[in-house]
Amino acid sequence: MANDPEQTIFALASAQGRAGVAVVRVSGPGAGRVMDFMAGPRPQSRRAVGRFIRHPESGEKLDRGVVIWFPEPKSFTGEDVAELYLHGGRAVVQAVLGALSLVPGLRMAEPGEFARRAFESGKIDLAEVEGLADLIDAETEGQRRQALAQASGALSDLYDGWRASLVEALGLIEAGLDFSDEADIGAKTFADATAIVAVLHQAMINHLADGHRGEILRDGFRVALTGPPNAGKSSLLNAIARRDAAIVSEEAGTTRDVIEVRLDLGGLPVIVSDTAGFRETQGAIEREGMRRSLEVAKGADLVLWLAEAEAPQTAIPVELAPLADRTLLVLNKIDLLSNGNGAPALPDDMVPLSVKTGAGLDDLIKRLTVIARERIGHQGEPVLTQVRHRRLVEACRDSLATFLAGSRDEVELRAEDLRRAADALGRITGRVDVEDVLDHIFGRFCIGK
Ligand SMILES: Nc1nc2c(ncn2[C@@H]2O[C@H](COP(=O)(O)OP(=O)(O)O)[C@@H](O)[C@H]2O)c(=O)[nH]1
Ligand SMILES: [Mg+2]
Repeated sequence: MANDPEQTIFALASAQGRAGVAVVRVSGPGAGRVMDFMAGPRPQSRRAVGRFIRHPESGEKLDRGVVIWFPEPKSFTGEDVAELYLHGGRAVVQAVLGALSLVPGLRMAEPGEFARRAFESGKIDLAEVEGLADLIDAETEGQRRQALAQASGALSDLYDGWRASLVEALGLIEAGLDFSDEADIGAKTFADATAIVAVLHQAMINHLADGHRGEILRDGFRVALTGPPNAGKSSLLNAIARRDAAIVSEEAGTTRDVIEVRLDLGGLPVIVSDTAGFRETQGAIEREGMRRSLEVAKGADLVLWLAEAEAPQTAIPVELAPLADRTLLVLNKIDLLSNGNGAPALPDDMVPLSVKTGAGLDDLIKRLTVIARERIGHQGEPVLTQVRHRRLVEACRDSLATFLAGSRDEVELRAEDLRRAADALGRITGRVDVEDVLDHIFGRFCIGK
């Protein structure tokens, strides 16, 4: 990604297309010129003022809007920033973007380039940038809360606090090195450092043992619908999604591809996947469908096994047995039971349901919500939200374990353990060199952020 701070970048920061208001953002040394040429005279800092937006060469009025001038360093990017609030018509936006490209030294921004400049100028750290990207992607309340906390520095504070303790411990060890001929002082400082490291090591173990709450909240709680063919899995998916997302048919073996529906259950993102039915089969295509079903079930946070009321004892396939602790048994088509005389008693460990009449559907959805909330809801302290952070916290924990298990006679090696641990934490927030991950992280943004 080109990132020359001498260049001034601009982009539409609001969504594409017709809207009430459109926001155009300009950042870099040329932003002041834009203010002067197109919306002058330059207004007071950080005050919204109404102005005609003019063509920089012809002076023609392009729109009448509101502008704000943010001189550096008090701006999102830390650079000079001009923001133009326009009428959100396509022609207005096109005219203004076209005019901006005529101002010398200006060019269109690349995806994430504003955020990258904010990072480069130390306005926000890397974990906050990732929180910001998640906030823009957030689809449910739970995701919004988590992302906002991260974007506001909750995770960064935790990791920076740990890192500060590590640096303190490292300082003690290094001080001990200086006094290496005075054994008493060396032993005392080493013991002090060890005490700090032991506490941190435990804190990291606890932090990592979070059941992946934050990551599941960020990516969605996955539910797999499984069961024999014709049990009503596709019908259930449609009923849950209240739209026709999966093909429902009376012919067994119709669902061969995996179909997903994203839901918002009480603020939590839940992804329900329909699967092909599990049964003895000859057909190659269907066997492939079942192989995929099994993959989906294995990757799910919750497996729903749907049986039919007329055959409640349909055996759960052995392949699903290892998932028993996260399998919820549902008995569908209970409407068929009330018709016959002497209807058999329901197995009491199964959730009764009739997709056809809707009986039990609300209960089932409530259960799903409760289970999802138990796994990912109620977040007090900041939690890990992505694999990148998890790997680095693990690396840090491992270095601390090496320190704690290592010999005190090799003080230099122990100091190196702590340096490596601090380095891993520093990579989460971008305090130490992270050039290798930057393009990946900033490339996630849309243009204009
Ligand atoms: N009587 C009754 N029929 C149902 C119910 N749910 C689904 N069906 C029917 O069962 C058949 C198979 O449904 P489908 O959703 O395709 O099953 P799948 O193979 O498990 O995906 C269809 O004819 C549905 O209309 C129910 O609660 N009661
Ligand atoms: Mg189906």
